[in-house]
Amino acid sequence: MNTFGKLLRVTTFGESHGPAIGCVVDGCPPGIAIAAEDFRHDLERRATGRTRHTSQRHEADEVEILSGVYEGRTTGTPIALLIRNTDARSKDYANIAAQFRPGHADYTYWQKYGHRDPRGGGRSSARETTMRVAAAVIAKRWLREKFGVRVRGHLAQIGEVQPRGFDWNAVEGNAFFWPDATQVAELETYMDALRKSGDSVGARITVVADGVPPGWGEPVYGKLDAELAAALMSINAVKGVEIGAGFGAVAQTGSAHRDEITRDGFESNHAGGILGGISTGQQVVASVAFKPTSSLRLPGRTLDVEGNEVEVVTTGRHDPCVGIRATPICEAMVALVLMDQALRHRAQCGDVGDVSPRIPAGKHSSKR
Ligand code: EPS
Repeated sequence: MNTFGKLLRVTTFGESHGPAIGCVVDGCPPGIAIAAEDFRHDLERRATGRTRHTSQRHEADEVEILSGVYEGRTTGTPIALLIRNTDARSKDYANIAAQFRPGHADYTYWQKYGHRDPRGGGRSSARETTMRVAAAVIAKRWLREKFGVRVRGHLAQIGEVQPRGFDWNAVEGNAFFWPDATQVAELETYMDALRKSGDSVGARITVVADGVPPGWGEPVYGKLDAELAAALMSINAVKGVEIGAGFGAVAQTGSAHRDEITRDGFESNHAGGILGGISTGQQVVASVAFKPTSSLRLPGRTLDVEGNEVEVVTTGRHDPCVGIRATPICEAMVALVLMDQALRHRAQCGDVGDVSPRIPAGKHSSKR
């Protein structure tokens, strides 16, 4: 399955060390202004090799628009985007081509297909996420222009380290998408030590969508939260997704969890902006857990394809914390799901119009 979405359908293709990666975005409304340079900002935010804390592969990530855009605006026909791979170093994978990195998709791809492209992890590589981010540039723009919806994210934890303070203005000012500028030096020291040790660490990312109107989401099998969870879970290395209070709801009482309503709006946002699978008009809040990356230069025990017990050591250019550059990827998946749901809501319920009373968004989620 390399396609997702119902009315807005995104298909990605390509391998990390193949000639190119790309996507086809089908079902996009006509008239959206888009040019190749519009992709640059978000692709740079996600790219490898931009700081010492990520993989040192240097890709230009130049987007070529092959179809679906004429005179700078979408035509309503399939939008095909292509990025050529220019800095793959396949010899890094020669030693592990016939081994299974513990904790990696090497083994499951082998079991499923019986034949795999081991160079850079092939299709299982985080390289694939580039095209999700590219596709979502269009979705973010449409959501912003049409509804004033803004989707943004930040790193909410690396290993045991959590933000002490919170300021959206700090997030884009450091390499970690970290919301407390006073901790950046501490994180740099932490990541430098981790990189030197050869180990990796997990991370949590929070994505918040502001301005989502009430009504998006299709119960019961197309619930907004269900589709967000599936989309976020489809990102490489993701092991958990929470909406609003998420697993914290287990320990809450109903009186604490419910988001009470006054004329000023909702008094809290434990629901993460979704009730019954439909947006409430509050911030939509999703939190995503990334596992520590499995490509380690620390020796580990495994089997080779012949079934022999061997020691595996991964060399090459890897991320000690893939979560560091995953904020734009999480934003992308949220934006693509929201745009698809918005189109579906318009198709089925476009005639319903505004329903009274419209409750103000009120208080934000305490969980950021
Ligand atoms: C990745 C391993 C590295 C990363 C890659 C993801 O690939 P390589 O060994 O070819 O340098 O650089 O990330 C990207 C190339 C990217 O654009 O995100 C992996 O194992 O997932």
